[in-house]
Amino acid sequence: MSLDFARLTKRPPSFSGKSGGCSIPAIVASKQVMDRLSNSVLLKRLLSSLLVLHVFFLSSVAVLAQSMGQEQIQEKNELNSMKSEMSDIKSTIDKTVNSLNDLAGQMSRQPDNEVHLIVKESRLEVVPGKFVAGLTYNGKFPGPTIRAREGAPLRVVLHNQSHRQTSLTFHGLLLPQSVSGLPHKNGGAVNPGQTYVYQFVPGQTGTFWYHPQVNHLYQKTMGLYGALVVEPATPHHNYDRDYVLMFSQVAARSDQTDKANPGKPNEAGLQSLRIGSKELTDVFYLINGMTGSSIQPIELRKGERIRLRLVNASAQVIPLSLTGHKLEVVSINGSDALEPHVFRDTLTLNPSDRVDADFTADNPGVWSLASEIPEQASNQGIFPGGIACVVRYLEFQAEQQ
Ligand SMILES: [Cu+2]
Repeated sequence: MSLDFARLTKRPPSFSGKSGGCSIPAIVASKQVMDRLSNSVLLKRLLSSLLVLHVFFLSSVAVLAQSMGQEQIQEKNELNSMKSEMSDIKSTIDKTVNSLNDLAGQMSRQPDNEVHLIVKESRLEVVPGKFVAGLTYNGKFPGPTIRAREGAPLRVVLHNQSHRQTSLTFHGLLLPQSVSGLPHKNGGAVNPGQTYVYQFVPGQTGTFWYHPQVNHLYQKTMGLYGALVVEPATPHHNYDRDYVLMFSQVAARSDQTDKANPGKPNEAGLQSLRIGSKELTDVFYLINGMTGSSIQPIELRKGERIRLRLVNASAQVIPLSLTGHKLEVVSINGSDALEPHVFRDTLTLNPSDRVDADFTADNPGVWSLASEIPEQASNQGIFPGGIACVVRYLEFQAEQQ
């Protein structure tokens, strides 16, 4: 649309009349002017009223603006204070995150499963009240059971406080040469007074055992060994209790006198321990370092699933029988857990064999777990002794009392 400027700027007809002479159109025009004047007065009043209102409005706005300004300043201060607090919180969080990162770094370098084994000459009480000279880890015979998890780093620190070289091997675990316990160019044999760190990640599951790998024939017969249990990376609780049973033998020279102090009887007539010595007269078969009635009973409750971790640390074949139950062999020497299981009432363990055998406690009573070879299951010809222990239901025991 175009605008016709000529028409728009054209004066209205009432103002286009010629001046002079009073004509009717001129009167009409005068009336219009008067009206306009009259209107102009009204307009002035209106304008002045508007002006007053405007001034009032402006002053109100000014007051409002002032009060709003104060609020804004207050809000700004509050905001600044909040910002400052947030900054403090952020700083605290940053510090905490840094600490956690440091801790995570330390943990990745240092396994949380660290075991210390101290080798010492000790006296072993293999029969109550009777002692033989021996060697121990942490004063225990056998040494403490080491519990590890598949895929999780394990650190074993060996402190040799005995008078001979020693080392550690983890029998059954597939490990690098550096932690085999055999002497090599960077070490392996741990001299008296020295410490050696064995660090590795177990890749197999089941029951294993540890013992020295230098002077080992002598040191093993002196009592240096312990069990090592490796649980699967993903635990599945298919048993309620597990018992580690280490079978071993010690031999002692029966000598009523102490050669260092002739005429003085030595402790319980037992002096020292030498496998292969002609002087040996007494051989003791042991479960967890004790014989027969001194062995801690295997206790269970009806309905429980029990795992026996059997370790043959002796130099003999041991046929082991559990009365009243069937043993389910779940692992031999740390075998694949998915292998088909076999059920047996008697298990034969060759030297160094480890067998994990489970059974269900479904026959309340008092039973026995013992060697089938009489000399292994007796002590000085008396049964039970040696490798023979009691399997006892706790409910049955309560009923009997
Ligand atoms: Cu071995």
